[in-house]
Amino acid sequence: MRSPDRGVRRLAAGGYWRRKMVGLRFRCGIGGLFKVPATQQRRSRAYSVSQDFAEVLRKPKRQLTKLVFPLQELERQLAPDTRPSLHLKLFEPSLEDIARADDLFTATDRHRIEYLSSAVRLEHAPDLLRPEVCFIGRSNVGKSSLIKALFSLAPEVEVRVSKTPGHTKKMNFFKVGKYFTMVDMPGYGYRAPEDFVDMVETYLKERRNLMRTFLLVDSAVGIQKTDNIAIEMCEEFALPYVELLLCPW
Ligand SMILES: Nc1nc2c(ncn2[C@@H]2O[C@H](COP(=O)(O)OP(=O)(O)OP(=O)(O)O)[C@@H](O)[C@H]2O)c(=O)[nH]1
Ligand SMILES: [Mg+2]
Repeated sequence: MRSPDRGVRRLAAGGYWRRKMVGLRFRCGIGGLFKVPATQQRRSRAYSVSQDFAEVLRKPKRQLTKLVFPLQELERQLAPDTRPSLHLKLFEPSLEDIARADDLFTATDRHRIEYLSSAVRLEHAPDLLRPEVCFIGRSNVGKSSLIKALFSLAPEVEVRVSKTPGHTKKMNFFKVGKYFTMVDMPGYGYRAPEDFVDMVETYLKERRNLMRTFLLVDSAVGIQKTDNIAIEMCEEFALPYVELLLCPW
């Protein structure tokens, strides 16, 4: 379910981001750490527990909980938000889910994790049928760093990160086996690429196999005007999206 016509008209009027940057209202808050749309997909791939995760599983229960579910302590500080339309809930994967994810991000000869290509326009994006997820957020919020961390079990995959905002200039496509593609996006806001709207907004609106958009927010500064524009756009394009609050280490 995607893209009401209103979105097209907004694009014609100069693009969602460009237009909204000028006079924007604060619209949306966050009452939990994640917004998770109702359905969570499960995979059927057989998995094994990596050595690192097996070591974590051997820790005493309290230590294990602190390591694996660091948000549990934080949950007490969160104001409950009961608005059903927001689908707010703390994301707490089971140990089995984590083991499965660990396995999914471990590259093998038969399960290749690799950089595919980069594109500055949707029409240059690889023509793929498998599901895709993308990462958006303000420049320098840590999109590329998060993807790099997810690929830590596939160290041969090069994901470029930088201290300088505006580093990622293109949409970078990474294949995770035959399962899905991850797309690292240029950031919005400070030092965003000039063609950001034509590139990213068009991708978000029209990419048919885009199944989930992860919108990264820096918890140290909270939701900024540009984040609100992005949130509003995800809502308007009816994108299934998840807001991720990044906590500084
Ligand atoms: N303090 C802290 N810094 C981090 C963390 N993760 C990444 N960084 C740093 O934050 C910066 C983020 O860089 P990127 O990951 O390239 O940011 P980006 O969102 O991809 O930026 P653009 O490509 O410019 O849109 C880098 O300097 C990282 O070293 C973290 O968890 N804590
Ligand atoms: Mg980047």
